[in-house]
Amino acid sequence: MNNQRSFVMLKPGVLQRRAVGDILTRFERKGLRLIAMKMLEIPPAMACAHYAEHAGKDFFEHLVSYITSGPVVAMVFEGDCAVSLIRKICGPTRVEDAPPGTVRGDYTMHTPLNVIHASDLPENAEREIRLFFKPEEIFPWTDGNAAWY
Ligand code: FUP
Repeated sequence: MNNQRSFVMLKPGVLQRRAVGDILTRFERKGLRLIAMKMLEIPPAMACAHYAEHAGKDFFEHLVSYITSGPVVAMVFEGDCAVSLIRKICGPTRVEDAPPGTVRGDYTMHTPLNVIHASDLPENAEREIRLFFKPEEIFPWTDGNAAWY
């Protein structure tokens, strides 16, 4: 068992598509535990901090303006190998590589508008969770059905 936490953010395009429920269902159906969730408008400074690794790249300004263009839904999931499992459910970054059946493959035609963020490494998950959530906003719970998933 390799219990991990991952940070997931549904970008403004998800609200526009009325797709919050569908995407959330994909993670729940897999067996991941939702332990934190909030809706917010991301201040520009926070958007820059979240995507600091991309500062200076040609798509950075557009990326920041997209994720600050409307409300997002921020979540923390927990589960065995949660980081890589969630990345698979989301699909690859480049939408032309994202197969149907993945979130990006199903909902997006353009990489800069790829509708979802999910942590790529456990250490980045920790940093992203700290940026978006106070410790008291996270609610770990014991999975009574663990043997079924
Ligand atoms: P990911 O971890 O899959 O979200 O991918 P990255 O951290 O590399 O990219 C973050 C966001 O930047 C992507 F969601 C979309 C945007 N992006 C582009 O617009 N063009 C690129 O070439 C790469 C990323």
